[in-house]
Amino acid sequence: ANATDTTATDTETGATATPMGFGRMHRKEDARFIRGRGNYVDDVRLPGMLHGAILRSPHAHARILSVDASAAEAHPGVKAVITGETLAGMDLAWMPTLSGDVQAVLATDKVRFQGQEVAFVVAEDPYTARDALELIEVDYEPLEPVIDARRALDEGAPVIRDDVEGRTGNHIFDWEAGDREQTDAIFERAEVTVAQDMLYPRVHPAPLETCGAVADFDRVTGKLTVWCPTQAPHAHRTLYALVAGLPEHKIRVISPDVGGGFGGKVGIYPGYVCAIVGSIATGRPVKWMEDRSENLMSTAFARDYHMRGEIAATRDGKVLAIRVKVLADHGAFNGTAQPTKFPAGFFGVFTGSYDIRAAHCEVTGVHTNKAPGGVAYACSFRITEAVYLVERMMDVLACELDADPAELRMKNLIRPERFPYTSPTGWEYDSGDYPRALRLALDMVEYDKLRAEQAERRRDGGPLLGIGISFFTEAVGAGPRKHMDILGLGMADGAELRVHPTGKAVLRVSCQSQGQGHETTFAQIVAAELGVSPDDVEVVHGDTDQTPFGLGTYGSRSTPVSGAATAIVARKVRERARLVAAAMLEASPDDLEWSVSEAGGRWSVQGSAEHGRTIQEIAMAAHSNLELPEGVEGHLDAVTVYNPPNLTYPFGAYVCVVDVDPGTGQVKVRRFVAVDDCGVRINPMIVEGQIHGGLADGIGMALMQLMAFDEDGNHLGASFMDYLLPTSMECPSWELGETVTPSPHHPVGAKGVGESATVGSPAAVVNAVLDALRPYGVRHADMPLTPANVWSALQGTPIRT
Ligand code: MCN
Ligand code: CUM
Repeated sequence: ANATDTTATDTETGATATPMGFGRMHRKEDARFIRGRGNYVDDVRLPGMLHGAILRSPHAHARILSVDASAAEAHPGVKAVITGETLAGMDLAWMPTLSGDVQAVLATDKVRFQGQEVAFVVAEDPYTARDALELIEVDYEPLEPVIDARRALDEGAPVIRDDVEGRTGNHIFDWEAGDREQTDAIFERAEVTVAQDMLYPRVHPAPLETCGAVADFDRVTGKLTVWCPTQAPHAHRTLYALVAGLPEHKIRVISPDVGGGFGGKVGIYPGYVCAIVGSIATGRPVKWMEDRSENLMSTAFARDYHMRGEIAATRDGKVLAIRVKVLADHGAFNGTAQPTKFPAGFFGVFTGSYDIRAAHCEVTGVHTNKAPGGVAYACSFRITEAVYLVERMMDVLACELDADPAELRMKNLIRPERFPYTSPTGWEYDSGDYPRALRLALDMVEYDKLRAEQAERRRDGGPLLGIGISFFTEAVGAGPRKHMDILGLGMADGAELRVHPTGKAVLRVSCQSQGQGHETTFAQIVAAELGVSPDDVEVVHGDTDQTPFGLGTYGSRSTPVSGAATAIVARKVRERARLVAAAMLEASPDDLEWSVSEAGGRWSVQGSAEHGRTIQEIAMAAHSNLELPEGVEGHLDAVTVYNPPNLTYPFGAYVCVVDVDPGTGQVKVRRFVAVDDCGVRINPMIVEGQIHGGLADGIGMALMQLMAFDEDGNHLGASFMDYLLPTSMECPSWELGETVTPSPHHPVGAKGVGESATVGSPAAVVNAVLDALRPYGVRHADMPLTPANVWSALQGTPIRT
């Protein structure tokens, strides 16, 4: 393919000439990324800009006896040193978290995790700022830490959050879903029950770009501008206004190009607040950028769910009920990002893709001396944990019944005629054809052949072959405003569309891409509705001064919510265009029909397509001296706010094939087949890219990743030497399949997909490894299945039969 000609057919990627709407096309934003012309926070350089650095706690739990910053203040080039005490004087030492808890911006009383923010130095350059950190003297009195969540509620456990009045322990919340009595009753009578404890370990989204901010407070105009890689610029602005008392219209949050978010850039971090305070204090712009270790140690982690799953079933493999108990480690501050009514995120969909009579789950959240977070890393608000649990449990049941895991799933999948399907915990799945997706995946991987090869290997010896299946359903696109909000802000999204006189358009949306390609796909949505080229639609996002209010990009909500808003605002423009066209054609609007041909979109008199006007002609007329009918405003601009009626429920069937070396425990992923159904695909190439990324995440979590701590709370994975990211070396050549079951309530039938593969793939990999280990009597082992873990699992059990 000719790399300089993006409109030519590219046989390698399958991208074709720019479509007039949906279809494969190269990402518009790639031109600047590939040429090094992206503009990230660290690229922002303002005249007179100062630099900040954060002093962090070396202890996981310690009382602060004193902080002496005088030597740092006296250091040449230092402009200000901000401590917890400074902030306390401004009532800013604590800030609200997205879960309604508070978090220390800079510690005043105690430090509660290793890496916690203690002081902030502002200096002429970043090196001076870092040097000066070493001159700050903090006197700590170390306290016993709580590291293991299972010990957090023990009698006599140190109380981490003694800042909260009346707090006597580390308990945060209890939450339950489903019907306990009904579930217990089924368990009592069931022919077969299985139970399994499992940990979904603490992992980290680890985006290539770390967090950072440039804050610029203009003392003359009173305007504060903050550049930071946030996934939710409008929510940040409103929170700054509410917390700091700054007038909201005087705050501008700009999220420029973002080098990956994966959920880790939803919240507000202490560094952002410190940069703002630093700018207000010095009257100059302040930049703060964290390094890799700071990112890994202090920003939003993911998972850390200790789960016990139980299934009740008939002897012939019909699943009747499922019961779950979870202990959730939320770290030192409850900072998870999730809708207010869902303290355990959307874990409530733990019945997965199966038609189950009854279900019940209990989740208990606790504090430990670790960094806050919990909802990040493409989790769809904890659906990662829910899918992992139910998909591991299905394999445990298959093991118990000596049943084939594919057949067991097929027997229990929700049938297509059951949609819309209400789950036992009250979620309404919008649409699906699950058996078709699973059948396609099994056909693609040639399942029977693999099982035959496995039987042969087990007979003849050699590397162990494992085949793992995972079937997932997600709930994405939060959410209906009456059920879902973040800190009281409803989860609806605005969109504005302007069509200029020559027919070129500008779309303004509230969501914010971190690499998902919105500048392309959202232009494609407008293009499909108006019959124009996506190249003629500019997408503006990530700047609160330029875009309408909305809650941002996470939980794969951009396409389900902002994408729907985009289709609807384009339809509004199209309807306005109908009225203008009617005036141009001297016809009644009711007599006009809309059509899109290769030449573009046009309104024409019914039955005579040649007697029509193109959208570009109509746009010019709408701005001209054409006399418009009474009540029809000129121009072709429109605005809308979209409040989704329901979530969208994408799903998929994944099969992973692994070879395991019994001598070393080394796992090699031989093949990975992923059949995804995210409804109508706007840009199949971008969808496939999203899936590729998520599958790599799954291999990372299943085989390599873990945020480990020693018993003193020292972080053992604060660099990429210890915290491992999957590379092409660990990934097979992905084999993708698709089915299309449109969402019945989304204007273009699309469902979200950005997190699907991260959610669905870890269970497939783990199931595959454990399937390989089955002859050794190993029923379960926790992630990450590193060679050492696999090897010890092999040693702890009977010799191969
Ligand atoms: N898309 C499509 N057709 C569909 C569904 C989606 O063409 N039926 C396109 C969308 O238009 C968009 C992309 O696929 O360009 C992802 O869309 P969507 O599923 O709506 O997800 P979001 O855009 O809301 O992205 C958020 C999601 C989340 S929550 C995480 S976490 C994650 C993910 O996206 N973080 C990412 N994928 C990521 N990809 C990159 N490169 N970087 C991240 O930080
Ligand atoms: Cu849970 S990670 Mo994404 O929702 O930004």
